[in-house]
Amino acid sequence: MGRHWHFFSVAFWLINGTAYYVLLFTSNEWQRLVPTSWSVIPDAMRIAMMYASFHMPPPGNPYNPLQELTYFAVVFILGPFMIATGAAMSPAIAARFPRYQKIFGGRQPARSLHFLGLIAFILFIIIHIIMVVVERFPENMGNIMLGQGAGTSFAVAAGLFALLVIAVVIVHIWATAVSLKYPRMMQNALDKVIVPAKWLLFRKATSKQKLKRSQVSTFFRVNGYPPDTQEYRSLLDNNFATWTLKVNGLVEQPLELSLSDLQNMRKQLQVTEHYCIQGWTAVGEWGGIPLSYIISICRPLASARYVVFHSYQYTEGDEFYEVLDLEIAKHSQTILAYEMNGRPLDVGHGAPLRLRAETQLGYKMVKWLRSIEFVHDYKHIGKGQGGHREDHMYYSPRAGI
Ligand SMILES: Nc1nc2c(c(=O)[nH]1)N[C@H]1C(S)=C(S)[C@@H](COP(=O)(O)O)O[C@H]1N2
Ligand SMILES: [Mo]
Repeated sequence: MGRHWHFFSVAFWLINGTAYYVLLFTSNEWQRLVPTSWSVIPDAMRIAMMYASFHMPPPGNPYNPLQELTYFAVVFILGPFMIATGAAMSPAIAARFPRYQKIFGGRQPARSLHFLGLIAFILFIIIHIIMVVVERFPENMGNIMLGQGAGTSFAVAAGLFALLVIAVVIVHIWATAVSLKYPRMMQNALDKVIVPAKWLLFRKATSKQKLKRSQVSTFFRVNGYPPDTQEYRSLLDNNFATWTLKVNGLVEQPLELSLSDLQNMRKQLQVTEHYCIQGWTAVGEWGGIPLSYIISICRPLASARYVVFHSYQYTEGDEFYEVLDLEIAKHSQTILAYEMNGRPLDVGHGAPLRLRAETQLGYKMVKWLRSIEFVHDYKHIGKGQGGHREDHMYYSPRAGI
């Protein structure tokens, strides 16, 4: 829910910022914010000293130098800095432009910098409001709400301001209450903005990772507990000799493939970075069969639109499954992996076979695979949201990176 609200509000923040920049530079207003002489720095320091000794500086024209420098920094440095560090956390951008993240020292440092930027914004807001109040409050309020020289109707300005603050508080309380009570409804509503926005920004940025074997991580975290069913245990005891992968649903040719059948097909190796939605990443080398090859031999019917990956594992009482769009399933780096870092997949990472869909976040890559089903719709599967994580944790059915 937090991710949804974040991406939703960021869309408006960006639109707002863009409109502000455009208006600033298509009028002469930028001259108020952009210092045109270096003397602004010593002047600003003088003003800072006055504040520090509890003296009020004379009114600026329209801003005093310290004020001008601060506004300049917020509008032209802090804003772009938040965009830059936010983008550095995006797996989509990292997959497409691997060197970009390195500017910030990696994804986690970018996350810390982004957070420090948030603190800077909060400090700015607090100090700004304090200064508005302690320095010529009625006049400032009039200037902020009604524009410079709009007269001195302080009551109107203060009333409008109070209304806005109350509106913000009400929206906040309402949004929190509705998100907690009806998370699914809220998720779908916010997706109406987020999904098109993501499509606009990222449709061209299809990831195709090609890392080097030397970049493979020494430690690769495990997510989720292996199946604890008798069924899986007996397969494991047999070293998966009796395990098969079923391929069925809307296909011309249903398949049932043993591990050795799969191992005898064309093997593909890929070294990629795994992105878990929870924030951790790790690089691994994966070996397996391109799903596009399986698709070419089972031949989905024209009505098949999605591929469902079923597993042997149950979490929170329900089978772990995930759904991919047929398009994503056909991507050249979507493979069924039976090898990790040159060795057979271990139990933790999904033995005997797991999905690797490298254009997606980690939760899509079902481990301990049981079967692959081609369907027209997924509304009738699980709770109908497109996967176990979608059903239980409100993740999005599409998790492109
Ligand atoms: N069956 C099953 N597959 C799963 C999961 C799970 O809990 N059960 N966790 C997913 C998540 S959230 C991630 S990040 C990856 C982690 O893969 P790893 O354990 O090999 O690192 O597996 C995915 N596949
Ligand atoms: Mo994950």
